[in-house]
Amino acid sequence: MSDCIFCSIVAGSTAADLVWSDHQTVAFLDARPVFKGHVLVVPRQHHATLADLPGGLVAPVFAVARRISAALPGALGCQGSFIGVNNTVSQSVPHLHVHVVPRTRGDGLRGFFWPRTRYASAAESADYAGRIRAALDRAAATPPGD
Ligand code: DGP
Repeated sequence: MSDCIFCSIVAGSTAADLVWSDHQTVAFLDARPVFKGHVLVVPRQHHATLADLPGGLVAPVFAVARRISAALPGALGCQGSFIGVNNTVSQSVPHLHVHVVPRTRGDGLRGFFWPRTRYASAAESADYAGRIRAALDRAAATPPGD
């Protein structure tokens, strides 16, 4: 897409610190990292969100995220990583990107972005689970991207 900054990085028109490139994916340093070494993995093809990603690209994209998360401790001395995808909400670039953020105990991200809540009762949690299962059943006939 012509006005997409990540398509421009994929095309080589915009500079980025690449850490991985293959025929389906590119990974580069996030310009505004949570911690230094924070990587974004993107499909070369423009797809806005995870729901839009064709089924055949899910494994390639997440395989690269897995590979990078495995490499970060040896590369940077961190202890682990956080993997995340913003879809539409809090997504500032509408080209799917998987965040791979280096993590170290005591790095200050205890709790990370999310305030936590509790279900009022077992019935309430069962209701939520039932609504999600029903939606998955409805979607089963036409899986997204397949
Ligand atoms: P999100 O908020 O999940 O959409 O994350 C988008 C990230 O993309 C954000 O952490 C900053 C990063 N970013 C935005 N523009 C550029 C850019 O031009 N180059 C690089 N390397 N990263 C960018």
